[in-house]
Amino acid sequence: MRIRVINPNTTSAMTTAIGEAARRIAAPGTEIVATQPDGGPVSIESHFDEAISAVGVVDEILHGERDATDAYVIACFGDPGLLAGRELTRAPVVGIAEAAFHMATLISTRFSIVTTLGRTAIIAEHLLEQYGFRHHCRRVRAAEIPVLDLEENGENAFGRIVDECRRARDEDGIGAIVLGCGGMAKLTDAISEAVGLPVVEGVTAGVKLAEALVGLGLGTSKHGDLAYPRPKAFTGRFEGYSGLRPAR
Ligand code: 2AL
Repeated sequence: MRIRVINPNTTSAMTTAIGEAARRIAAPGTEIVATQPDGGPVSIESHFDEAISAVGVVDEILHGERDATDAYVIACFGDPGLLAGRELTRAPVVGIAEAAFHMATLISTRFSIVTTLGRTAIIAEHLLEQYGFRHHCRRVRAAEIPVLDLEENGENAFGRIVDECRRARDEDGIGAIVLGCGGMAKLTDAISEAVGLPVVEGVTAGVKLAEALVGLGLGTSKHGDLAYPRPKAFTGRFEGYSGLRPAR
């Protein structure tokens, strides 16, 4: 099967790292296509960044629809463009935040999230509410590292994440930790070892959930709100979406 793992930001080094983490966990016979939008923010750490990146995500799903894609993973912890993306395909589309929340509840009754910057905690909190996981999550914590530090200042970032994970372990009364950024995928095993708790990371969780859905023959429902969007005119810079129809 072919899984398109979309890094919604435009930092190629992060796309490569996400692709490698996805390939390491994927089953034999799963092909991982790691992509990023043509344009948009180099990192996603605000509501504005997220809004712009969502357009790039839907474009990547439209590309994937012409490339026999069996499933999609949106590899940013805000799950930008998730429901819009689902409207464009019959394939499963899995966000890394929702994937990590689901997996964490299967191995613990309570978890905490350790994300990058404090200002993005609200994005995770909104998703917990929206997806119905609020009472499973004890606390959303931030290591206060900018997303690109995961690429450019890796050792310092790793230390800060581990410190915050240890505080979560000791103070939050939890059984597991969810890592709150796609750029942390490559650090999962090392963090888990340093902290001594199960650490759930969304890129890897998302790939395994996508494989499971494809294996079960389950795809995005086209009955109701996730049906293909009604074809219509788009104006200005979005003119290219006019008359959009399913590719398959
Ligand atoms: C993210 C993420 O996963 N990728 C990115 O650019 N920003 N989210 C986050 N909370 O750091």
